[in-house]
Amino acid sequence: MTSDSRDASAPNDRRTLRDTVQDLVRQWDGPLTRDLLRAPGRFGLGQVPSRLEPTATTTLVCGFCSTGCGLTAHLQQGVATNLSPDPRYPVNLGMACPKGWEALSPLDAEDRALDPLLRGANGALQPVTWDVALDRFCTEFKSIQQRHGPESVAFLSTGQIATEEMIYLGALAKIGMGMIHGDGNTRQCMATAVSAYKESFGFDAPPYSYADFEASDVIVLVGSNLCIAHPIQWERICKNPNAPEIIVVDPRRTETAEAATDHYAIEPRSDLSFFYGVAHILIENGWVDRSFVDAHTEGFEAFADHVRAFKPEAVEAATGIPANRLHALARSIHEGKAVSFWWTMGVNQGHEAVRVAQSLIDLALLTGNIGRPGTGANSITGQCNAMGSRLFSNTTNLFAGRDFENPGHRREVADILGVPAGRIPDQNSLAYDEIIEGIHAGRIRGLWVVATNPGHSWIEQAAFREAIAKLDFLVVQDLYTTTETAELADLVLPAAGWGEKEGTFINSERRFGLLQKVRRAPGRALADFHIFQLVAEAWGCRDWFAGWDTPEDVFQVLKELSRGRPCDVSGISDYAAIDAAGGLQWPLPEGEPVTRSERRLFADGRFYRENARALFCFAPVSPLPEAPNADYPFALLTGRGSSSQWHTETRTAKSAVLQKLHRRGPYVEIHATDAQRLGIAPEDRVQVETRRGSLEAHAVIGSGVQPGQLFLPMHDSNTNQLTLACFDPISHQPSYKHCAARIERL
Ligand SMILES: Nc1nc2c(c(=O)[nH]1)N[C@H]1C(S)=C(S)[C@@H](COP(=O)(O)OP(=O)(O)OC[C@H]3O[C@@H](n4cnc5c(=O)[nH]c(N)nc54)[C@H](O)[C@@H]3O)O[C@H]1N2
Ligand SMILES: Nc1nc2c(c(=O)[nH]1)N[C@H]1C(S)=C(S)[C@@H](COP(=O)(O)OP(=O)(O)OC[C@H]3O[C@@H](n4cnc5c(=O)[nH]c(N)nc54)[C@H](O)[C@@H]3O)O[C@H]1N2
Ligand code: SF4
Ligand SMILES: [Mo]
Repeated sequence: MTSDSRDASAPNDRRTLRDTVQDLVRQWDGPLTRDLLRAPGRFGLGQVPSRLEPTATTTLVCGFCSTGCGLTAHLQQGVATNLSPDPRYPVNLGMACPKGWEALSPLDAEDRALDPLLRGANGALQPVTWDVALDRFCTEFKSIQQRHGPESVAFLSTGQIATEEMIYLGALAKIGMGMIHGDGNTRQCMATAVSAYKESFGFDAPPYSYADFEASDVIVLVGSNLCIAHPIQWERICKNPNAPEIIVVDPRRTETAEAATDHYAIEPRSDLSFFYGVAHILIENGWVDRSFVDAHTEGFEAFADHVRAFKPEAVEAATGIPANRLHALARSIHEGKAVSFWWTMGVNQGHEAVRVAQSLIDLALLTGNIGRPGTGANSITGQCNAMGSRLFSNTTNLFAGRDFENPGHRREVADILGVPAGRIPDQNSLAYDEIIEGIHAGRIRGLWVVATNPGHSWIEQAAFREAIAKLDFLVVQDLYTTTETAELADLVLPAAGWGEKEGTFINSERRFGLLQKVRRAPGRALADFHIFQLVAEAWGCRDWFAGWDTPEDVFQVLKELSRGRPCDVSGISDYAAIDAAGGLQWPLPEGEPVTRSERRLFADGRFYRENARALFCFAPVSPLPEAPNADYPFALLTGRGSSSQWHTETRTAKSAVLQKLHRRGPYVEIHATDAQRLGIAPEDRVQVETRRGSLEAHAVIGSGVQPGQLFLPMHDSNTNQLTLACFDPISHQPSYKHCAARIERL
């Protein structure tokens, strides 16, 4: 144990145990080639490792949310039979939410993809060997590229595979296969925070550590339902000894708002006016940390000019929050000794999302609430490896936050990877929405979808499906054959899941945590890492990635890619070091001691911009893309429904336990006064309709929504039939959280 937050006297037996586990799985998991793949008896749960003691434990990080809890896997003969939270892991300190406890169940589901599936002449998906699948994959994509150019094949990846897998895919697709366009579901989720941080701080760098939850005396949660979306981060707030003020800004009275000390139920999408109004009061009252602003920021005077127009009375009209309450919030922020601002999808998924995120950054800067314990302008990430995807997927930026358009950056990466710089695209990828548009327009004709289910989760499904139908070839790489997207595929590649492979995830507080293989993938399913190796070999470009035999080999490449960058982790020697420390946060440059287990950025007030100053960023407030009117009088909000449901539910629906922990069947939340006016009683069947489509659901009355609002959980596959394909103009993140709707009793 090297980290200070863990028990130094605990027996240090985990390394040996881990070795044994990994030895066992390596026996059948060395560098995979197509020849080896053809050898009989390599796959299947039939072969159970037998050299391990009958019972043992090992720790791996959870594969659902970005909190990144450490879970203890209880092993029998080397195979995990149960999970429990690891009391020594510094993130969760012995706690886990239901998804963590139940993370093994989805691996046993009946609809696991056991073999590659190819759409046959009869239109049905049929099992084929890996050989056939790989040949077909290459033939189809190469032929599309020959006919329409290398950019006519694109990929959509994810924040839910290991960082090393992201690096492999990003290099394989863009260096090996000549693709230019590849984005991920991180666009649906984190693109706004990325854009906001890059412009304000000069690098995509969430500055906080979870310890800040415990050190604040004022915690401002904006568009974040932490209680259900990040339950263990919420638990960290509950451990705060300062009896902090917890302020929630969310149109709905969520579980989190219920538990807060104060709730500002602003009009949907009025955040920008609201926070400019708060800034106005702070500046008007001289509640500005002048010495911080002068020493470490740029653009304050222009910002102060800009917010002068946001007088409390005007803000009241825009947000529905009385002027005196706005004053109270400004006073709390002023009087707080350590104020932290946290945001999630209520901010990121909007039509002016980047500016809203930056309005929170601006507040932290002008009050000097950054770089000290308990402070920060803190974007909470969503998926288990959203942060890995932001930095290392080689999609929207070149490895480690570099720029495809910068020749120096391309050369650095080429040198590290040992490939000619000319093989690295010199242009940026299209964003997700532009890839879909490109498919519509016939410019993109082949698509490889890895670990995401856009046939459910992408905005405005009718338009999305129209595009997908135009593809010449769709490959979907997933655990399951029954996802909405796998059902549309021409070729399904069966993937091993969390717990069935190795690698690292990077959590919300920039902490690398370790994945371990504690189960065998069923059938012929393979780790994404191995699928990428095989594709590289079949494509004929595996030589570019010589030495990338195991995830840990690629972790060593990751270290070099990060060296000298803000996310430098060249000081992490190997997986064993991550394991021993209970995860390690970036940055950790070579030579820095690995003993500090909780660290935040900007303690020295130096940001990543050229002049080392953070920039105040702001813009005029823009109108709602689809304001409610007489025909569609409601604002339709969407988001997470419960702590036991994960996104499109391909995994969580497979656990009988998790299914018992939430309301079953589609439902819509409506306020009691609206329900009464429309003659809707609790549990009545209703139809919710927007200009794009309609769905049927049961009415849930008197919940958190305000009059004039409806809420649909995103877990119902019909929800995105209704949403409006509208995007933040800077980040291209979909604005899932608002459109106009109507509702009637059936
Ligand atoms: N159980 C569970 N946990 C999850 C996930 C899951 O699917 N299930 N998904 C993970 C992922 S990938 C993510 S990104 C996170 C998401 O975590 P959150 O962002 O916390 O979850 P959401 O419910 O999508 O949205 C948060 C809140 O935004 C509010 N909101 C809507 N419109 C506005 C607005 O105009 N202004 C403001 N201020 N708020 C608004 C909604 O009412 C909602 O309560 O959760 C992660 N954790
Ligand atoms: N209306 C509305 N829509 C939303 C949102 C919202 O708030 N409202 N939120 C958006 C957000 S923030 C997000 S992050 C997206 C999430 O959207 P998706 O990414 O589409 O949702 P998931 O259900 O997590 O899909 C992950 C897929 O990967 C598969 N998978 C899991 N692990 C692995 C693996 O190791 N390898 C492979 N190959 N496959 C794997 C799963 O079976 C599943 O099919 O949804 C977005 N959509
Ligand atoms: S809070 Fe997130 S990381 Fe922790 S157990 Fe739950 S889903 Fe897993
Ligand atoms: Mo997300």
